[in-house]
Amino acid sequence: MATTEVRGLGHSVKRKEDERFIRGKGTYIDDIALPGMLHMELLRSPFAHARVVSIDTSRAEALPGVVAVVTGELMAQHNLAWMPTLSGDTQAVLATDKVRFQGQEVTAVVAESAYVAKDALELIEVDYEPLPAVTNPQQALQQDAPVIRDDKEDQTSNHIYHWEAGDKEATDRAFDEADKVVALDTHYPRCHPAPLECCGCVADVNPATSKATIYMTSQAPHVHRTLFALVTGLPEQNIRIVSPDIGGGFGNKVPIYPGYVVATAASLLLGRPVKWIEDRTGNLISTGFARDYHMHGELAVKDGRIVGLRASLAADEGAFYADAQPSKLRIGLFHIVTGSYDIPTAHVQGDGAYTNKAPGGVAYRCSFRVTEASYLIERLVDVAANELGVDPAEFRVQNFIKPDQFPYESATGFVYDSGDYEKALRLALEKLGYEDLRKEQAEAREQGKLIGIGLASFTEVVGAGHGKEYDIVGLRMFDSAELRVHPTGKAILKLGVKAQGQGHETTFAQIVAEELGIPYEDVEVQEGDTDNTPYGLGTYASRSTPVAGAATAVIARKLRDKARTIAAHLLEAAEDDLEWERGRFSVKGAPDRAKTIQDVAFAAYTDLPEGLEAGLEGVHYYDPPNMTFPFGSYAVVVEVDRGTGQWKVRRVVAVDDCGVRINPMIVEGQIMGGLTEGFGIAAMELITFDEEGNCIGSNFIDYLLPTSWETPPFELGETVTPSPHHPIGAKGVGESATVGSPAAYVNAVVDALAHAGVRNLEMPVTSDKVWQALQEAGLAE
Ligand code: MCN
Ligand code: CUN
Repeated sequence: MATTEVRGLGHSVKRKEDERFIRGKGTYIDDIALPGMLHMELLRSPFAHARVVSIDTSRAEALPGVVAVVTGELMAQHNLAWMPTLSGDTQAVLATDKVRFQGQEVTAVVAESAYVAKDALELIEVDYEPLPAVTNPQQALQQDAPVIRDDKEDQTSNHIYHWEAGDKEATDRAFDEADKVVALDTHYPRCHPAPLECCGCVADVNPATSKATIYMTSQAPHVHRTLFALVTGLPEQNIRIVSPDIGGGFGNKVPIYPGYVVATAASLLLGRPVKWIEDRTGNLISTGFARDYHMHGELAVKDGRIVGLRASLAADEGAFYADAQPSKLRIGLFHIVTGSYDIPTAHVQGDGAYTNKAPGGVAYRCSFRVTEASYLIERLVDVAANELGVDPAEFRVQNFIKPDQFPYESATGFVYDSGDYEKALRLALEKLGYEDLRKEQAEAREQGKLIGIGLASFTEVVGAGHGKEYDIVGLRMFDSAELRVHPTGKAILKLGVKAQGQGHETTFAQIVAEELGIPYEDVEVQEGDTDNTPYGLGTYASRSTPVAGAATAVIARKLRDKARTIAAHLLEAAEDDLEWERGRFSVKGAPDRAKTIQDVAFAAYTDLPEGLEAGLEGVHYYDPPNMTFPFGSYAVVVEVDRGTGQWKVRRVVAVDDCGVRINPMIVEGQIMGGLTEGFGIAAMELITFDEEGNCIGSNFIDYLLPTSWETPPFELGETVTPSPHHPIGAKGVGESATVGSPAAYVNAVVDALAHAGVRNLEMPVTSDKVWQALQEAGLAE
């Protein structure tokens, strides 16, 4: 039967895109070479905070092969020294007055080769007058702190915003009536997505046509085009952003960076294409950092039930507030901090501060700060269970939102679409052999060995919009799909999102296969070229499947409706008399009288019923009615060495529920990648700064990423609770494991030491911190 070859939902077909990737035939930014192309390199500030007294570029300009040196002053002449950020702040493109973080872009050299450009950077003489640096929000908000953003007229301190959610009075009352209150202070450290490919662009402004074609590492090409139009004043139809193959993004490629803007300006001024490829250090110190949240959380417990939650946070936003958040939600979606638990009252507040550190992005598999929220609640729940002397698994089950409570409205106003948290946790515990492990842990303790078991039952909120509430710089967060079925029954699907490794070319073809019965191989998926795809907000916040995936299903269904009209004409039957079986219309009661979708596609161009518009194609813009709420339960088992503080992961069990899975293999790949990143964040990844604001973590010797050697094996499980409002019942999954797993790893290490009173360890949980805790708890060997 034709239906088995269609490979719609639920088939683990191999990724189409991998054919070119594993043969080395991908086209990444650095593969693009245009005739007459020049190369650009950026000079970055060595100081975290300093006044720029003067810049002498004469020696650099004299170097043979140098075509131009671009300063902030030159950019200012074209009104391009500053640009807007995705959160409505301004950011320096090239420094004019001050430098505000180490690594900030100061001057650019454009030359015949990248080597000459790099050599010329050393010939530029910048006279800096160093200023005191501010490296955390506590310092930044002190009365006498130096004002970092003195470029902004109304800015008299380093405070950016204050934001609150929930009901303070009701929460205070719940705390007054509680029989136990627990608290946790913790810092989610600054870390970095560090994709394989750094950022870059090739800007090609054609002096004859004024058409600007910008090939760039962009997770959101349409948004970037609109912002380019607004910043440069070029007409939007003359700007074409092409985002080719992308070597990983993880959020790093959402913001607009100065390099893109300077390269485009240089191409405009010089009339030649200009390529800028960021090096690793540039990437690590200046682009899209993540987290850096100082959090305080409290739970009020009464009779074993959590009755209230308080959270406050101080966000280190860096020197420019660039953290892409929906404009109405200044701390992102952090207020989902009540997590998987039925907590009747909550109050959340947060403050953002400028510091002399690189600005943020919507970076590192995070869905607008859900990562920090998930970490805080999953750590807090463990602290509470410990203080109460109850099992952390049972404490979770007692407090979970129950299946019959969905749709569930949280105390901070989210309406969760669907969930069955206990089922996922029970499955994880069963796979783990939880009871036996607890016994083994107790016995091991007797023998002086430390084993820890850590759990995390996260709930995420992904898939922005709906557009009424969610936007980026005012652009409402919908997404789009355009589907064209050709006469021979083969199709092209064009999307407003843009993959960076998530396998869209395969999974979105599978959605069309499911809905129209066209084999997935016959559906080509195109993304990333603004001239050739419908407008969309891009790929981040695990929104592609919830939004563009829904748009794809809806447009395929619309075409199926038209196909039915054509089939009825071909079969000389009434539409209502036709039966649809994937890929085929047949007459009820006469299954042999049938037309395949391919027959119908041909007829759409050759043999139409009277008065029907020709063709089988259309576009749909989908504005989701709600976000999707994927969830899961992760369990980690560790062994801690009492002599060194080293900890080893023995097992990781991960049960995920992302609703209906389109391609189970791709979903598992997403989860394994996320579990690896979660492990890296929990165990080793850290970008830190010394008192002068020097960035420590500017290379892969200082900034550690887990390799296959350190990465533990993963055991995966699944439950399926469809999203009731998504056309195919799918929820997003791209970030789940990075969001959910850090707390499980940390809970495991803390659990190994908890019997001696240890309640917290800060990420990254390095052996020296564990060793210190062992010493203090009297557990060291
Ligand atoms: N999928 C599925 N069934 C579901 C849900 C998803 O088969 N129920 C499939 C999707 O169709 C898609 C993939 O899984 O092929 C991820 O889908 P989704 O959850 O919709 O997430 P996005 O496609 O929007 O990807 C964004 C997400 C984010 S925000 C980051 S950050 C991240 C991540 O994806 N960056 C990645 N995963 C990454 N994976 C790779 N290889 N590289 C990155 O840069
Ligand atoms: Cu927050 S990283 Mo992903 O949303 O591109």
